[in-house]
Amino acid sequence: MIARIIRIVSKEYTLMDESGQRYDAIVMGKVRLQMTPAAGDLVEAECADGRWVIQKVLPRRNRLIRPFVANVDQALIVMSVKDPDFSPPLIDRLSMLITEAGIEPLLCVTKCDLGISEETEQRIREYENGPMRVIRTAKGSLDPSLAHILRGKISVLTGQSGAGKSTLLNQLEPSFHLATQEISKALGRGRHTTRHNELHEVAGGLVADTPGFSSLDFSHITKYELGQYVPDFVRYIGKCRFNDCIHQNEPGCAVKEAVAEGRIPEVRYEDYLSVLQMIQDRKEKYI
Ligand SMILES: Nc1nc2c(ncn2[C@@H]2O[C@H](COP(=O)(O)OP(=O)(O)OP(=O)(O)O)[C@@H](O)[C@H]2O)c(=O)[nH]1
Ligand SMILES: [Mg+2]
Ligand SMILES: [Zn+2]
Repeated sequence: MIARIIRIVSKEYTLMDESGQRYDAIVMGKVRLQMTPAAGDLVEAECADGRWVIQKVLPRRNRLIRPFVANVDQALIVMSVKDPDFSPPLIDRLSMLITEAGIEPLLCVTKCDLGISEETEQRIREYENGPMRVIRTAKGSLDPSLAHILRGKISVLTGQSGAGKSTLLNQLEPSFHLATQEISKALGRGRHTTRHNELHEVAGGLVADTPGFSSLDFSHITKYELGQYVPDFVRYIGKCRFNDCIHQNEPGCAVKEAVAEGRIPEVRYEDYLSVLQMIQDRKEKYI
């Protein structure tokens, strides 16, 4: 049969077929040597001696490393208006990495019940006016469009520890009891409530809840390609005077023109420049 891996706990795999039926399975050693199976992978499995054995991992459409999930349709960047602080640089870095992985980023602004400062409100509006879809949620009032967005898709929730990722899933699926924790503890160093990766059945879709993270890795991205992974830049890519424009100091740069004319928010461009700088510093070190 063909089924999807929805859970991996050490060497035990849980598969789900198209009708939603679940099976416990193990994987052949030779399969694991070729490619480490991820949650979200479609696999071929056979029943031998009353046990399901994964024989083959089917080709992937894409794959995220953190969390390790394959065939992802969209990634929701979960960001609270405060506790922890709203962070455009983090949203921008995450959206670049998600776009680079061939996955659509969405922004989910949580804890709107805590009150939104004028500055944060302006930043949120800039995202709402940009190409990323934005959803606002608050304790006790869940935007119904969220369930619609998740239906029939594989989604990943990502964002700082304490942003409210597990809380969102619990609200969407009241039968769920994912562990959440007091924000004071969530913000303590190295403490995360969510520990393992698994695809949960939520609102008619499959969703991976992810633990908060401490670092983001841009080491596989070159300065020439970074711009094409910024959602706000995408419509201007290829319109600069120079083919190898990195939208920094070049004349005739369509991105810089759009920033000057207010079509791309200044902060978005500054976040791009700071990641670009990071990549350039790395290049100087290693070449
Ligand atoms: N006021 C308010 N509090 C919220 C909201 N959403 C979540 N919280 C609280 O924020 C705290 C952290 O929520 P979690 O859902 O555990 O956060 P998480 O993103 O899953 O955190 P990690 O699993 O550590 O990455 C909990 O105390 C929640 O009750 C909200 O919309 N409004
Ligand atoms: Mg969590
Ligand atoms: Zn340019």
